[in-house]
Amino acid sequence: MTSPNETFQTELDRVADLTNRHLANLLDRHLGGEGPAQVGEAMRHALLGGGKRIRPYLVIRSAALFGVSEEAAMPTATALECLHTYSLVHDDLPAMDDDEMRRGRPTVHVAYEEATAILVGDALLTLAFETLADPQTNPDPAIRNALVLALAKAAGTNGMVGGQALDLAAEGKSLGLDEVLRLQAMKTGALFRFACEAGAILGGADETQKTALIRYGKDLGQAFQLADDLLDHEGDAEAAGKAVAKDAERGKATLVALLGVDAAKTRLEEIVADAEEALRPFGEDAVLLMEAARFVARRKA
Ligand code: GRG
Repeated sequence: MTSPNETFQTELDRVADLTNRHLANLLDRHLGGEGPAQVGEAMRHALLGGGKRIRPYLVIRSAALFGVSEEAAMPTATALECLHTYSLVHDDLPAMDDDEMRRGRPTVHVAYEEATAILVGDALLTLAFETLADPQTNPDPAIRNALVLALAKAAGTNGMVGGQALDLAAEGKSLGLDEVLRLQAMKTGALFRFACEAGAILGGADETQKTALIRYGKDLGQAFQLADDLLDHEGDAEAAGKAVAKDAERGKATLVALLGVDAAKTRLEEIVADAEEALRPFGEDAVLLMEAARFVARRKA
């Protein structure tokens, strides 16, 4: 019999394939003009070279709660993946985490050069907002504006960039639990939260529904990060990705280090339970989102 986890993986793979096709089309359209060939090639290397596509999946499934089709939600999902990929390209740079491999391939600054990697990140970040502002993404300018505003907040100084800055500043220092939670909520959680909020925006959700999806998105971000820390701790660093292994090497505070393994596992289960609670008002329609929370918490890579 197929387990719920296998069903979810099949569904994630299907949406990842769809996302990959849309990302390839987006780049074809975008690079079709007179753009610089080297940056274009490096953008393809970064954007089309693997990745779980979990954030696009969350956009698609959150929007589906309100009857929004996958085709209609896909431009927003691809915009978010562009932004996420920019953050990975810049995070891998020598001035940041200095990583040589990403998604099983050489990082952009290794495959090309540092200046190109900086430009690829800049170009993907800009393309994310160009995509959200494009009338083809949604015919309603109020919805496009809300998406642009929400992503800018999630990605900027009070979100992902701010979290990365706190992380860099924390190197060699010992942070407390609240500080680590805040840092992770900004660095990793903000884009998960946006993914679910975007579904609510696209679907014209009321405030209660939007609040519920934001709560779920925040929980998912925390579960994702905690699962990363646990994977790292349990010696599966290679599968978890080199960046995470480096966190431990550099003595950065993780929740596992602060709480201990058992308390971290208990906390992970509590977060998943809260995520499920947040989705309760959506009933059976939210079954796949509930599976996403369990999948994120139990993933092995
Ligand atoms: C450079 C502004 C700036 C921000 C960087 C994303 C990030 C912030 C740092 C990456 C370091 C890291 C490993 C964080 C842990 C969580 C995380 C974002 C992992 C990568 O996301 P996945 O696993 O990656 O969804 P794929 O490749 O599947 O898309």
